[in-house]
Amino acid sequence: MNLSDAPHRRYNPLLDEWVLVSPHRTQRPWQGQQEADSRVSRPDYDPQCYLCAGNTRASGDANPQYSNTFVFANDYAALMKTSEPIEPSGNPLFQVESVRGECRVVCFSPRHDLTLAEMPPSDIAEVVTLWRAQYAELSQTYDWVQIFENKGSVMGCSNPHPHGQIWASDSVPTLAQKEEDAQVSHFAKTGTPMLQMVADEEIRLGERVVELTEHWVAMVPFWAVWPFEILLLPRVSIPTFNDLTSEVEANLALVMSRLLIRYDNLFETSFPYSMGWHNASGNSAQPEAWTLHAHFYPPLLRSATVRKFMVGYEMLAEPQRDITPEQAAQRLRDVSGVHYKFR
Ligand code: H2U
Ligand code: ZN
Repeated sequence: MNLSDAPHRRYNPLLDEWVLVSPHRTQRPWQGQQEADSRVSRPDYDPQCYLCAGNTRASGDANPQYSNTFVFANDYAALMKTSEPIEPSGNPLFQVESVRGECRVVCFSPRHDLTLAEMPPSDIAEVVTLWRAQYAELSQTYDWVQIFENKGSVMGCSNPHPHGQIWASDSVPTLAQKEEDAQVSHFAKTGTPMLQMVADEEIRLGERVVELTEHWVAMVPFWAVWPFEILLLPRVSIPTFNDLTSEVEANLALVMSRLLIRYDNLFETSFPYSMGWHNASGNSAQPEAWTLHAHFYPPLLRSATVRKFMVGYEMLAEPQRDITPEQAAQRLRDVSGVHYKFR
């Protein structure tokens, strides 16, 4: 099978969607938008920053002098803890339902100038522990807990201070429901979690694997849409964050550190992305069909300033990518494992 030259389509079994792969297409000239280069240095404390320790946020609340991580309720939350009952419209074409939830902001470090990629694994471990504790707490009340990070202005991140967000809701969002349907139906047919099979096969093949540690595997999935997209899987399937053993949890900080260093080294820039965690929802029909996993969706394609746009064909037909997932994985494996800033 030679998939590196000719246009072809690949199937994403997790979302039941197809992606168009056009390997030859990066040769086309680019006279379009250039992103701002993020190779700017920042102070370790910014008196204007809403997230730095001790500072006052836009809401008027003051941040404590935190020394590792810090969580607060989002001052501009997209979801509310209480919801007004909403009367059904009575028209199946114009359905509406109420939603309840909470939004929180997670500061990864008091250091304004750092990113996860530049933090030692021991500090990333603090973030993992916090994600886990937040998940444990919020999953008692809400069916879906979406932990995520928007990194870089290209991804709409509002502040360079290292931080992520958590949105928890009583309803299961669209993409989560698609993953639920796909994994539950795969499990019914095979008796094995879909992503356990994917992890086993990718480790066996090796060509799309970017990082392999004792308990985790990071790969450019066969069906990746974003140029350097990553799927991060535990080597032994577990349904949710609540099922992590301390050993697997500790190893997660290491694999994340290694992956994020490769990302930054690819274009020698602070690599932008949106990342987030998916696991079995509180109302999953079969939680053991699920595998806890993280998606990393980075937009950069050619350089630190030229991104992939998901527009025309992608908005109207289906996602399209320009380099093959195998080429992307090779390029991520080829860069140094030592962060360019610390060489
Ligand atoms: P980004 O991940 O997109 O940068 O979002 C940061 C969040 O921080 C955003 O949702 C919140 C915004 O509402 N925020 C506060 O809650 N208080 C502030 O003082 C500034 C930003
Ligand atoms: Zn700051």
